[in-house]
Amino acid sequence: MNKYARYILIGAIAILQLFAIKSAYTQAPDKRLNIIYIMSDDHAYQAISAYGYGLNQTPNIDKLADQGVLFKRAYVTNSICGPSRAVMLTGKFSHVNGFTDNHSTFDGNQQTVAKLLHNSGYTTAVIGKWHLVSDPQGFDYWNIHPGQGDYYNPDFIENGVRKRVEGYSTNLVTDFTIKWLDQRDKSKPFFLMYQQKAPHRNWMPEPKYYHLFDSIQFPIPANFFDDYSTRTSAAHEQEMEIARHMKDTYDLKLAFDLPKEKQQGYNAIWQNMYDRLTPEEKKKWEEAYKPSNDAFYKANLSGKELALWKYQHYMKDYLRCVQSVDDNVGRLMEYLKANGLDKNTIIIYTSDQGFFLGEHGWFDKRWMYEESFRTPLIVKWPGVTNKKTVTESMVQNVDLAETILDMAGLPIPGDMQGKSFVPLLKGKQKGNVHDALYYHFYENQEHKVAKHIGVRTDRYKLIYFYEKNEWELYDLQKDSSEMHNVYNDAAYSKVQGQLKQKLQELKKQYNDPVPEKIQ
Ligand code: SGN
Ligand code: CA
Repeated sequence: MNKYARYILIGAIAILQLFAIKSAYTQAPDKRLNIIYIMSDDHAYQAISAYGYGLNQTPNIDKLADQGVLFKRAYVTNSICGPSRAVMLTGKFSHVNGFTDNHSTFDGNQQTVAKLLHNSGYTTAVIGKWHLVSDPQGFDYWNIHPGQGDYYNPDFIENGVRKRVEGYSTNLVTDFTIKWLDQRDKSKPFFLMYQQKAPHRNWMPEPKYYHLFDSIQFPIPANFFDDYSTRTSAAHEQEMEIARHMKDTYDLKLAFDLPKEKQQGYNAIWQNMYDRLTPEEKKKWEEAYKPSNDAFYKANLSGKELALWKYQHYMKDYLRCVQSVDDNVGRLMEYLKANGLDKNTIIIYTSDQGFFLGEHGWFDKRWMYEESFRTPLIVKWPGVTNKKTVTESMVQNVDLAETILDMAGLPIPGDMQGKSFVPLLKGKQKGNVHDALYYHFYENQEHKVAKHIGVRTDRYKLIYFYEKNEWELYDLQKDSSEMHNVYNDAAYSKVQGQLKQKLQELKKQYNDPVPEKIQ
């Protein structure tokens, strides 16, 4: 072979090798783990048996905790639906992502964890409740309830097309999810947001659970008859008491089809919802609820007895809805197992905030008090969190975006405001992820909860109702159910000063402009 022929041959081999490397590179499967983010709506940690409250059994969610980290002190930054979802997606507080209350519209053009994962090669989907008003961005597939969604025969908007679907919301969300998982681009890892409407108000259970808990009397929280005597005016003004603010038809289902002249206010909302049921479904519903309604009318209860009857009724319907959520977590996990996805899929289970199950006499959320400020959080990460671990470390939903990016091996944008808690999941960090948490609630409308900011440390909580210039301070070590406001107690004056300073610091650190001044 002459010199030139040899050069040509060497050149050709080099080019072929380059091609071989390139094609091996482009065809190398993306082995990053899949991520399923499960968020139920208003799911109180008290209603997950792994949390140990003894109210109900959630075996499928508990199984996640058996192989994961269960957070006893996971919190939100703003305890209400849309805002909480926006915080999770952006890794930024409400005043930065712009979605401060449920009347906001999410600016979908901003950076989100879904977009960052998508841009890095993940295939992405969101299915179920969305509640951010603008269309989802950063998802290859979306199929969401409009607004709050309905339990029975609900509407869905699938990639922009709205239609009514027959069935029960909690099951349908799973049906759509499994269908998407089957049809997804399997050459990529996936990021799926599986978001249940349940167990949001008005707690309409699935027919198979109409009689679950029929013979059960749930324990009454010790502070069910709270008179708010040590609290500021805020606690006295709220409209979320089980005894006084639940609606007979809408919440307590004490009537079925209503005559036209009665279809006003909440009765009209109830009738609209009830009309989504088919005549056969209505018949089953009435057969199930009529005997206990008849007994209720016959008993003619009043005062405390009536309040307790409402509490039991509320708990039953709420927990029946939770049961379907748990069943469907089970269905989804079975699908993963059957398709070899259980070993390479991270599962996060959480809610958009906590919920009162009778504590302080309440339903709903909004407050910086523990039951609504805290949210369930369980993370199962195959190969990393292999055995059940329970942590008391304080984390917040503003940490989720960064944690998810970190788990996917992606860089964390400098403008996100949380902290990745991957070191904690890996067992490399003990103690709190945050020494102090910042909170800001804005929506002083339905349920009349005054706007407030606050700080929580390991032991204390300071709350400032800034439009009223009123303060509350709790020593959580001595008063875990927040019954004694010690703001004016001289013994706490030093603590009060330290917490006020911490509140100022956090407000500045997170650039929160409201309130302009702390008195
Ligand atoms: C609805 C409910 C409220 C609930 C909000 C916020 N009323 O407005 O009870 O606090 O949603 O919930 S209802 O009459 O429509 O049921 S959230 O989960 O969307 O934040
Ligand atoms: Ca919610």
